[in-house]
Amino acid sequence: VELAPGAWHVPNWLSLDEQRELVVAARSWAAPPAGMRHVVMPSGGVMSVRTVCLGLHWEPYHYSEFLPDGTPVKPFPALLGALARRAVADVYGSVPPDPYDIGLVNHYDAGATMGLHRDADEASPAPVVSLSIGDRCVFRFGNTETRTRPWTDVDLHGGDLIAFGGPSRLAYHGVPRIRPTTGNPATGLAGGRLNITIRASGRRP
Ligand code: MD3
Ligand code: FE
Repeated sequence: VELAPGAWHVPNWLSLDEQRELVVAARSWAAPPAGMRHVVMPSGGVMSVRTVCLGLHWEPYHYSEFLPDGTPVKPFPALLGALARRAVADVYGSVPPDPYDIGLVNHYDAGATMGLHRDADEASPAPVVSLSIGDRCVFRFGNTETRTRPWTDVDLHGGDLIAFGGPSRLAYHGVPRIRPTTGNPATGLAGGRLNITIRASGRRP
């Protein structure tokens, strides 16, 4: 389903086995050092989601090889590169030249949300790939001009793929709410929603 030019929603793209594999991997990604944490915004506000970065660490508003406490970011897993390439090949019919090298893994508990924002800290125009596991959520897809309406609310389920390329790469988006206890326990995820976004930094290796 094309939500807007270059923005695609593919329900149930991940197999149950792949979701299980990602949940197991996410447990090791979440573990310290350089594990899952709440990011603090420059305003002093604390994000309600918990995040772990892989390959390059994001802290508002730039990427680095190190966390603020000096620990090195975990490596970018080959599994995520393979999934991102398969996703963009399925959705757009070809794979972009810039290698996928950033994984952002977000965990939402029942009350967590993510306000409308753009992801503009990457130099590459390669599509962003997003995979969802666990609880359903309302995903809000806005426009590229303003943080206000018009927007479209999409119900995302565990297993869904969304991809944002071309004119939608810099669109505003967010997650206004989670639908608690709607996930499939067979994935192994105990609760909440796991979202994995895969991006290309456009940095020279
Ligand atoms: C549209 N995460 O990590 S994924 C984020 O579900 C983020 O955790 C949300 O927004 C989540 O930055 C939404 C969907 C998504 C990710 C990146 C995008 C949509 C996007 C980049 C450009 C346009
Ligand atoms: Fe985002």
